[in-house]
Amino acid sequence: MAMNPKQRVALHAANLVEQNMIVGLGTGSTANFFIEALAKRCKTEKLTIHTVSSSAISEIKAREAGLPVLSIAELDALDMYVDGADEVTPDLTLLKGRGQDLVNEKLLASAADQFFVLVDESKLVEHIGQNFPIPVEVMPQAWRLVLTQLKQQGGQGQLRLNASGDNVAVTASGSLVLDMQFKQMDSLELTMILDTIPGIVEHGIFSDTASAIFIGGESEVEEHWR
Ligand code: ABF
Repeated sequence: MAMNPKQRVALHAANLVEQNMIVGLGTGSTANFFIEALAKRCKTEKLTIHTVSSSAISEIKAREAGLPVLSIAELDALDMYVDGADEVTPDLTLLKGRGQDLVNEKLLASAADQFFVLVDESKLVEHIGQNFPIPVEVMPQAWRLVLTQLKQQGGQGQLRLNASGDNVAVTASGSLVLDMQFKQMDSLELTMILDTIPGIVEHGIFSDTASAIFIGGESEVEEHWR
């Protein structure tokens, strides 16, 4: 059966997993294909691994596929983290977090020995924030004060709503999310601002974390290593 680019890139990453590794599982449609491909490899090649998941939904998918799942709290380290992204720039800066598990995603991405990002060409951008707002996860009581500070820095944005639009979206860690847009600010400058405002739990710009980006195409996978 023909594979789409997301399936192709997911299989490519699954083939890099080795015996006894602890592998972090991302969240989203591309990560789902990775979970599927990894579970299949474990069965057919009798590969023994452990996984850890960035979200409840990926944990359910992994368990259903027969993969053993550890909790993040049990980990001292992990070998590999594999996840999708919303945007990737030429210097391998990422925008992530349109799902609502930003904190775990960044935790696993930065702790893993290797972090592989799986995308198709639609995710390649010149600068962060080109196609999507920047998710900023905030303590519930802090959102107005944080929003004011971000506006003072030239940002515009609002609280993210849940899927039905009748309430605010609440993350797995009980936080709220501000979806922010900033005009003409480079991601390094923005990261410095977002990393220092009290009340911000985490944000969607991932600088210096990706070991490699794998870009799935119609017939091949392109690798870009840091
Ligand atoms: C999550 O999956 C997010 O950080 C990112 O927003 C998204 C990418 O999803 P998909 O692979 O479905 O495009 O990890």
